[in-house]
Amino acid sequence: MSKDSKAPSYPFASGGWGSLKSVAGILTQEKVPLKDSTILLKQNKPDGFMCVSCSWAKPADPHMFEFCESGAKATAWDTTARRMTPDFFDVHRVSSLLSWPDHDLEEAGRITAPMRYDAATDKYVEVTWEQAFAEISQELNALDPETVVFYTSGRASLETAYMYQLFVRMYGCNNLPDSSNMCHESSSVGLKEAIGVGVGTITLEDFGKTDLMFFFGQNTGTNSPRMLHQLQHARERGVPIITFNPLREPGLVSFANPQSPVQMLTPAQTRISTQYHQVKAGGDTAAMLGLCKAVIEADDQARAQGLPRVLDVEFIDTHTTGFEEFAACARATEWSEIEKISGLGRAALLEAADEYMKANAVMAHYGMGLTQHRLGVQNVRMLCNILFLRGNIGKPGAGPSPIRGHSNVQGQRTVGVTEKPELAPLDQLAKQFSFEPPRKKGMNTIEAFEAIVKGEARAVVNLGGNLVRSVPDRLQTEPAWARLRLTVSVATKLNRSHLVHGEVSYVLPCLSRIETHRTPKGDQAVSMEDSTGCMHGSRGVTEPASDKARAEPFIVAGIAKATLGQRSTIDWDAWRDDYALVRDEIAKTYPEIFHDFNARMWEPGGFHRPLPACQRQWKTQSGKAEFIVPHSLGEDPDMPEKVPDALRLMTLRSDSQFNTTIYNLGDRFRGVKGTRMVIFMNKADMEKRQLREGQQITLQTIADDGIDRRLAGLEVKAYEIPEGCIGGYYPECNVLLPLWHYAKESKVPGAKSIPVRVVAPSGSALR
Ligand SMILES: Nc1nc2c(c(=O)[nH]1)N[C@H]1C(S)=C(S)[C@@H](COP(=O)(O)OP(=O)(O)OC[C@H]3O[C@@H](n4cnc5c(=O)[nH]c(N)nc54)[C@H](O)[C@@H]3O)O[C@H]1N2
Ligand SMILES: Nc1nc2c(c(=O)[nH]1)N[C@H]1C(S)=C(S)[C@@H](COP(=O)(O)OP(=O)(O)OC[C@H]3O[C@@H](n4cnc5c(=O)[nH]c(N)nc54)[C@H](O)[C@@H]3O)O[C@H]1N2
Ligand SMILES: [Mo]
Repeated sequence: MSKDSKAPSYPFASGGWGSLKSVAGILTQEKVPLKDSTILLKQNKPDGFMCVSCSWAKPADPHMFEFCESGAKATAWDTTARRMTPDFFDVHRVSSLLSWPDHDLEEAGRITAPMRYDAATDKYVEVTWEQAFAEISQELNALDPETVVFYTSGRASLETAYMYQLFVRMYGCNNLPDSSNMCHESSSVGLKEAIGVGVGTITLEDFGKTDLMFFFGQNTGTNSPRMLHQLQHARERGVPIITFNPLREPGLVSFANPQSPVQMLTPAQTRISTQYHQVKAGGDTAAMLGLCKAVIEADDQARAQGLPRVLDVEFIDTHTTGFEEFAACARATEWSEIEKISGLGRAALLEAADEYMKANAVMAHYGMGLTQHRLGVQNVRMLCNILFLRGNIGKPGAGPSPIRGHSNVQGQRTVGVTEKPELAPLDQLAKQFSFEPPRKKGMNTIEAFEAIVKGEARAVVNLGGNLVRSVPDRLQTEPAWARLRLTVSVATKLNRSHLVHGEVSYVLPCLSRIETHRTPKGDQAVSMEDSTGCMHGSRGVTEPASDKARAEPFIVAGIAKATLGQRSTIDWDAWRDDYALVRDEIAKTYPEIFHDFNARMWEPGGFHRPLPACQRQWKTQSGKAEFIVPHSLGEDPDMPEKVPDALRLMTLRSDSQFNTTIYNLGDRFRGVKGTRMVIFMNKADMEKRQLREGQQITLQTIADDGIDRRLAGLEVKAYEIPEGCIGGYYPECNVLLPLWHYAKESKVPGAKSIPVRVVAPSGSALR
């Protein structure tokens, strides 16, 4: 089952005609005016706007259509003709909306006016911006800053994010969790320890120079589809791609380029993965150790026979620490152990290792399949171990490549949105803005929800996001959210986190970056950092969704000015109207990265931030790149070995969602129609439990904390997935994910490995 030579089970390549049809469908569904559909031509262009979907790199020489199916859907979702005006609540009371699915709430359209919850009528009612800022500031000033959480979802621009973190620190805390806490924080921690920078080291140029690519747990076809162009070009040069993924994802199997007339008119498709290994969920550390063992033992043999070395000895000696301990561990680990935990045969791993040993420059791409595990940080470090063995970092065509999520999630961290005080330039901020920033560590997302559940956190301000849906343990976290004193949500569309609200609750409508940000100082541009560390300018191209919606800098400046009053020396109004002033301050705070920011932001392809690891300078504790010895191969301390019917549940994204935003039900690539309540299961696991295709089941979390977590109404779908592993959709399955089931070092929830069993609705386990 591991090495793939069979035809894909999905009959169509990812991309292709299905992709074009799907784009046309969403433009119609959202009633995007015809003239506005040409805005797709401005997407990801040096003079246009940066897509609001994924964070994949934007090339200097873009295609005529530099967008993909997912990006087009995201654009259509924001530029929709539908509007949710305050009179929506005359028809629908807030409590009645609690039964609405996520899709329907957002489908109500763009929010048009600032609103406050009115308990007497159970409605959100329109307020003026002045009223909103005045009351929010009063509430904030009545609270202890350490009990207030300021969340950021990863879409806000560099300018907004910088203003926001500064406001929060002036207000008095470092409670700045963001979406990466549930996402690539395992990379931020793991890469920092291993190579001294918490981000990937590759850029688009490396794709032309690489000899081999690994793919661990990232679903390119739906989550970063524009990257398929780079993969396709590399494949055309004969570059092998070796994929490790429990599911056979069509986008990683083959690709028909919807923008290539030849591929669209002939059945030609590019085969993407040359080897496809269906590793068990959570089996990656074992699989990677197997690869390393093969390479190290091949080197042992070469040395014994006086043949050229397989390892990059010079790199290891000059640049790394910990190699001998790691090599000893790899040699000592039995293949049988590796095979059992990874679910892959030794022959398959040797085949992957053989390709690796032939290649001079190797990139390793990865996503949530590695990071969202109890051992997520170790997974990231193991990936570095593989690269170190043959010096695959700090040279062209090589390096680790975490594929980031939200379009500016990496950038927000770069400009100071972090709960870890040591990662923010506090001394510089103190000097630059004459205040004393708090030094105490703030709360990350998990810690914030632990505090919310305990009643210790009293308010949450949300710059985007839908936390009630995106965080684990809905049975605990959602009722706790409703007990908050204050919830403030800066948002484009209505979502469940606005309906399950605090005692005082505001929904503040913001503009998307696709829209023109018009101020008394003229139209303003914003900027963001892509997954490869390149910074880009972005100009809005459509009219604002409503004349009462405001750009995010306006909203952040409004709250900051009202809350801080005399405590801040900043001219928030000036920043609100002229974002170039904010960029000047960013450049002062981070001169190495952002010098001449206003001029450089329009460089085609973006400007790259300097990364010491690219020059083989290691800002780690030891001053070297650090190997680690994995402390456990058995992936998950929460996975009960002794429960015979235990299954590992991975929560996944469909091709028609952006996180908690559900564009449509169904999943074209995985052959699911009209529903999201599906569980993908191996046929053998179905037979063991006497389950039929399409049968409805209930899943229950296996945990001994006294909480009964269940999800009913899930339909079984037979799928090519390793035995013992099942897949379901996020966010529907979040009710099953315990809050404490996270990676120890990064606190990223273990969303790709939830221990569950199938139970009959009555509660007795099905046999
Ligand atoms: N269209 C669209 N684009 C998006 C998003 C979206 O929702 N929609 N979300 C954005 C965000 S915030 C993020 S973080 C990224 C997420 O993008 P991805 O990193 O691709 O995340 P997931 O879709 O959760 O899927 C992860 C993949 O990992 C595999 N996997 C699961 N468990 C394991 C495992 O144990 N080992 C291995 N090797 N593989 C495993 C799954 O089969 C799946 O193919 O995408 C971003 N882009
Ligand atoms: N079980 C499970 N849980 C997961 C995951 C998983 O794979 N499995 N993935 C995790 C990951 S990787 C992530 S990143 C999180 C995401 O979690 P969140 O950040 O909480 O969620 P999003 O769905 O990205 O946020 C959607 C909302 O953002 C608002 N919005 C959209 N555009 C804008 C904008 O331009 N500005 C503002 N201010 N608001 C806007 C809209 O109102 C929309 O309803 O979820 C995590 N949770
Ligand atoms: Mo993410």
